[in-house]
Amino acid sequence: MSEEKFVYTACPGWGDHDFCALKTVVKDGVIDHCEKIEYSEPEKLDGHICQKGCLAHRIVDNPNRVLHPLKRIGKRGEGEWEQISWDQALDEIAAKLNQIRDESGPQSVCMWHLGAGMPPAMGFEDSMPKRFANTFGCTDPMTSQGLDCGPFYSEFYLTNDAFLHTIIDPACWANCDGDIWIWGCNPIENQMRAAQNVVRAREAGANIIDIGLVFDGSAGYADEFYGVKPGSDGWLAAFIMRRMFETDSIDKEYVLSRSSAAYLVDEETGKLARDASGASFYVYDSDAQGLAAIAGGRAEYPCANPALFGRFEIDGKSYATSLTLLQESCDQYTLQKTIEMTGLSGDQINYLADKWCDLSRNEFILSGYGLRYPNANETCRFFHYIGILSGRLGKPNNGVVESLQLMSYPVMLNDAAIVCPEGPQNVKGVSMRQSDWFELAQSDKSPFRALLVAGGNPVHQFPDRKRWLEIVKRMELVVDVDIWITDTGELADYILPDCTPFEREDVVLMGVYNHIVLQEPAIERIGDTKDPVELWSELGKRVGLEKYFNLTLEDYMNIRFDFDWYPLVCTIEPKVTYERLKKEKMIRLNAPAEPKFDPWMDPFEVYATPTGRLELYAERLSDLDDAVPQPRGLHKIGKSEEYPYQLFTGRQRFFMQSSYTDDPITIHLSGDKPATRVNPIDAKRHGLQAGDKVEVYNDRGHVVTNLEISESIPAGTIHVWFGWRRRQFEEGTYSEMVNQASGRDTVTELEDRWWNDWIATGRTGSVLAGDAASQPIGAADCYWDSWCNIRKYEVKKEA
Ligand SMILES: Nc1nc2c(c(=O)[nH]1)N[C@H]1C(S)=C(S)[C@@H](COP(=O)(O)OP(=O)(O)OC[C@H]3O[C@@H](n4cnc5c(=O)[nH]c(N)nc54)[C@H](O)[C@@H]3O)O[C@H]1N2
Ligand SMILES: Nc1nc2c(c(=O)[nH]1)N[C@H]1C(S)=C(S)[C@@H](COP(=O)(O)OP(=O)(O)OC[C@H]3O[C@@H](n4cnc5c(=O)[nH]c(N)nc54)[C@H](O)[C@@H]3O)O[C@H]1N2
Ligand code: SF4
Ligand SMILES: [Mo]
Repeated sequence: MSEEKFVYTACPGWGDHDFCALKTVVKDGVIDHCEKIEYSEPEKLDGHICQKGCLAHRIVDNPNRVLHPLKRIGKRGEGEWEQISWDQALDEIAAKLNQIRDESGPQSVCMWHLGAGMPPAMGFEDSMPKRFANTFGCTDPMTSQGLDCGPFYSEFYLTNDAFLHTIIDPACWANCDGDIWIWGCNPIENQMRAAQNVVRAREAGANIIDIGLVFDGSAGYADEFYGVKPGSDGWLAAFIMRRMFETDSIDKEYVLSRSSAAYLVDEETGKLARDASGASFYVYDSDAQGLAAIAGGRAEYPCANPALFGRFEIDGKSYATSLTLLQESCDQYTLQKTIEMTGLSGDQINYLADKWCDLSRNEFILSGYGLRYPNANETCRFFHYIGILSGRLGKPNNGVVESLQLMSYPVMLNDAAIVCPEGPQNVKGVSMRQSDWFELAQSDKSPFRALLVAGGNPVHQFPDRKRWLEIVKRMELVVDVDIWITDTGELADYILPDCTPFEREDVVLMGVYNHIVLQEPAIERIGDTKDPVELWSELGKRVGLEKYFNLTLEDYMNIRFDFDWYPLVCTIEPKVTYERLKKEKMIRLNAPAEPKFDPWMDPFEVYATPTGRLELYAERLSDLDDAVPQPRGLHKIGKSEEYPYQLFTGRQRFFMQSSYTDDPITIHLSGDKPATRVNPIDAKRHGLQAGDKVEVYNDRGHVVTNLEISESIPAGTIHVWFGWRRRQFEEGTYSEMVNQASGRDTVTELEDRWWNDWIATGRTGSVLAGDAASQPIGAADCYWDSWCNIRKYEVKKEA
């Protein structure tokens, strides 16, 4: 009789922000299939699975998997490897690490650990390498990286916090019956949970508006599509804000209560006006016609009618309300200017603005990472501002979500104790802002001698590629931990094979619908792979850190549940323990069934700002002329007559970043080969035909593919499909051409200010010390602001 069982597994497509747990069904010791998970009530039916999840278990016996440690023979990048034992690999790596530490200090060893794509990123894949970095003393370049920055920037200047207000339960828009604005993202192809609820909303009567660049899957699903010029969204939102003031479409009660709209600004200093003690602020009492002091921390207003609008001369000083300054800043956002910047028609712009201004409608903006231009930080502020002015942040069936980090109530365990065994004050790892690290690592004076890639595929994903080639050239040791040979692995000296989530134990947190789910191995491990607990423990012991690396997986599991500071977990009865989870497999958080988690839902929240309110006037930016948002122009780095096209490396529905690019099924579904797409106008301009072999190039590099001609791509943009590995292109790769992520090129005085302001709040700015939000602080996303040209590819003849 055949035997069937199931276990839960974090989906290897996890990095798409859906964070699903799969139900993995095993028959006679072999994975049969993956299906959706069934939670306990009231989320019983909320589990889901997408096409990638269905294919996920194929990863296990994919022939490209690395099943034994590999050591490079021959030159770096030549692709010659020998299979070695774990003992040899770890002994040799440890000997080199010890030598480097003794000669030039532990900080000469760098560790790259982007957990984003590693399932489940909040588990041992994350905590174990960080524990190693913290006890060895590695340099950590993961702080202030150019990834996901905009929403955090906006949140920081509004709330003085980061990360707490970016996650949301997508069910929040399922009953929105007005408009869903898909603005700068593509949930229909990229974010299944968001998509599921967009579909529900549409069935409930919502009209779907897509504001985008290329005509993607979400545009196809939408009722209306508005194609804007790249990076111009801030201008459109700014115009909507202007129209809100013009038509008095402002929820005054909400704005007064939640925001600092009524707080006076001292026009001479550009700071919020304060009393002599410095602890209280001033508002203008409209009845008494004079200043009235209000304490910080969202105190009660001292008068019945604080003025929301106005400019006042008192004792020779000029004051204006924050809201008045915001309103005045809108003068510049004329219809004409908005037409010019966005490329939309006046009618289209008026139509969109009027929709948002109708406060009787339910409206939800879903924004995401299609706005990754260097001005994204400011663009995101505009989205929040129109959300606040309309009273829609946190109002049921309304909202603005900028990062599509899709979760129910946040779940946290005690992983900090694993990451910082001596406490956050005593970490030996040294954080560096990523842009500074790149600059140093690329220079002839680089102090860095070894690079451990514990998570992610940076050579592929953290452009540009040439920068990595230079960095790797300077390293005496490069180690990549992965399940197969990636673009990063190709340049490494050693590849240490991890096992897949189907082969190891962990806890699935994050988006598992208010549950804590135990991940158990579905099958025996294939080949000679190790899980992160074993791998980092064995390396740790060999570099003299046995004190920190003598625990078992079970010990670590017990540490994860042994804490008392997170109410949603720590108030569960009976107490959650590893023992209990092993018996029950999933445990529901102590979270309410309703309302669904919306980061803005508490109308009485006291924000971490001095006023305690959402600060519409960011006084810390006043000397940079940015206290109220400004739609910054595009940097257009490298745009010239030589490189007039915008390069767009948009995502593939069947790949998850560079993952799934090793599966013949997903490769086939993605068109068998990578392609370049241009608009017919541009094809004609260059005399190009569909099927031609073309070269897309700029001064950094090039890529060669076949050409597709498509109306879905606007003229002026060249789309090279994202995800494919370098070896899948005929020549080159798009990641040679993409702008530096978090490089000095894109960090401006605004990002530097952001960084300094963040540190000034008392945060450590160190990801390793548990300051996870520091990861994106002080950087700018810039993936799309790259410029290129196209030509027919001529095969170079041998001379
Ligand atoms: N299938 C699949 N799903 C994924 C991923 C994957 O690789 N594959 N990656 C995951 C990850 S890590 C992330 S961060 C998310 C990102 O997912 P999204 O947030 O959806 O971002 P993108 O797919 O990068 O871009 C979405 C759209 O932005 C539009 N766009 C580009 N420029 C502009 C502009 O200037 N203005 C406007 N309004 N729109 C513009 C383009 O039309 C593009 O289709 O997807 C996740 N989901
Ligand atoms: N040009 C361009 N560049 C981009 C983007 C873009 O849109 N265009 N998007 C950016 C975005 S939004 C993001 S989030 C980053 C993502 O950047 P990365 O996280 O570096 O990208 P992935 O390709 O997902 O890398 C995940 C790696 O983990 C490996 N992996 C998967 N499962 C396991 C496992 O169980 N164990 C171990 N050890 N490894 C595993 C995969 O093989 C893969 O190599 O890229 C950014 N880079
Ligand atoms: S939505 Fe993402 S996490 Fe969920 S099954 Fe699909 S690929 Fe996996
Ligand atoms: Mo991402």
